[in-house]
Amino acid sequence: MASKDAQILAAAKKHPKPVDRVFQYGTAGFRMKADLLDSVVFRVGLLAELRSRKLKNTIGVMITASHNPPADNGVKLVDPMGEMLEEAWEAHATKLANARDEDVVKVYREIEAKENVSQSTKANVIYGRDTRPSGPKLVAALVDALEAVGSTSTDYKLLTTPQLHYLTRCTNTIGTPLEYGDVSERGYYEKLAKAFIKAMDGKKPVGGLTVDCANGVGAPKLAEFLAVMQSAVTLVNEEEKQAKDEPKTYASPELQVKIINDDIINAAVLNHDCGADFVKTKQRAPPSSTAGNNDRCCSYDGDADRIVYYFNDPEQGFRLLDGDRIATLAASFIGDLAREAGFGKELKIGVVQTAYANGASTKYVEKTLGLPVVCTKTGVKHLHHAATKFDVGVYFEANGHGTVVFSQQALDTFKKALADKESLKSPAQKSALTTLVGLTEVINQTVGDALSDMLLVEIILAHKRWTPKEWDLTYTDLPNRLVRVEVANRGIFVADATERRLIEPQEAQTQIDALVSKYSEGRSFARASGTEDAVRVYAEASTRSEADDLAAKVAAVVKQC
Ligand code: G16
Repeated sequence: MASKDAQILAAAKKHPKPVDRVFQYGTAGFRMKADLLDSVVFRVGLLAELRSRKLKNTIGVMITASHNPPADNGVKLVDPMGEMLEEAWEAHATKLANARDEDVVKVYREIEAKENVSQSTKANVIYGRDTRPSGPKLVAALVDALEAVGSTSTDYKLLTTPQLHYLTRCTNTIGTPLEYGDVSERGYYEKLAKAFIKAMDGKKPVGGLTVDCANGVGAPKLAEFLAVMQSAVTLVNEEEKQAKDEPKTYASPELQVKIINDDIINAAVLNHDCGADFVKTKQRAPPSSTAGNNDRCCSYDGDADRIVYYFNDPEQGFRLLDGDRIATLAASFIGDLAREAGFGKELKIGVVQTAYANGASTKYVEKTLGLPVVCTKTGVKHLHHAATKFDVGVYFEANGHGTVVFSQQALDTFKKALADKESLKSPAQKSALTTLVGLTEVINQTVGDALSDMLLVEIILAHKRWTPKEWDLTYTDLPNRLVRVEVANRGIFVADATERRLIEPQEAQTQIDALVSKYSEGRSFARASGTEDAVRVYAEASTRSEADDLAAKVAAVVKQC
């Protein structure tokens, strides 16, 4: 033990903590200017080893700052089933990150004792990073920590964040009844491609799709996926022949994808004037897009865990189909399939949103789709948790971060029904079940995944033979505006549990209330970001100019604080 302590101490000295810096495990791990992160990543490595020993499972570490500018970076931990780190351990992460260099061993041992971490287990950690130039140096800090504590590890190098979540789950479930897929990047592409082909079931997308990859890691990964898809039809058909008495022959889904913003060499262009966050916040297409009227477009963010769709309507101009729209589309389609497959009543489907969800989308889910809506705090970790309470939990943040989770019972029921030929009453029922099972495989159930969500949307639109215009017509969004306000100290803005109101500064909330009351269907709130040095202001109202005006006025209140 003494020599392990000495090794940790010696390694910690190579990664000194910047003095006077206080770190916080935020909405999505630690995130800040990359040059401040060295000691933080080192200590996250120590915590990953403890967590792995505690759970006797592999833990994932992702080095990314997702939608943030190129100079930032970040680090987050992934729990065994691909979920975000358990909240109780976020406090350990914060404590370890803030320990003085000479106290690192002490805090490490305190966490070990408090969590009753097994001494006899050996840790295993897997990790990946996005395309930021600061990534390799931060990986070196992580490796120093893992070596100091004697953890085994695998470097998956460049990955999208959801791929690391997938690989973590696969590593921990391989050879068990809960096996999630092959433990490789290739396995991820093949799983998605095969499920996509089956769920499309011969349907063709209406027109091509332009994908803006934010000049991030999603670009080469999407290209790799499309290459795998070329050969996946043969794979699917061979598997069918081997496994079935009456094998089905699947056709190529003919997904025509044009990738734009795929420059991962010039670091400065990452998330710059492109990507999901730009499109959602600015409510416009990336200036680099040359898509024509009604052309279906989507944007990923820098680590490909978020996606938003959009198109240009010749009459109305730019139309955004954001996370709320993806959630409503998915919930409605899965609900229809479940009914056609004969599980109408027994399957509990629910939608999880945050305060940023457009009021019209919540109303549509509750009133038109007749499904329950749960609202949580920002951060997919909160939404994911709430979604697991349903048989089918559809969760999306308006910014395009989300997925669908199916309970193990629901998955078993679908598969059993599909295998039981006696119970299949009609070809329509069989087709609905095939699509449903295909969807459960296409959807990355560990976390929001731009590539997997894109395939989900493409399947639904192809089945409905919808262009984005029909999708847009399902309900009318309340005009809304999201503004990012730079402030000297975002720490003074404390929101309540609903994130719809500020507890501090009280005066600011009083002023926001007074402003909101002047607008028809007005709603607005301010909340400190957990990933950027900024406060986010959201406003909606009955007209575009009112929403813009309300957002600007609330932003001014925030600024003045
Ligand atoms: C992360 C989180 C999301 C959250 C977003 C913005 O996304 O995973 O759940 O919505 O940050 O959070 P905040 O408003 O606190 O800055 P990403 O894509 O940046 O990893």
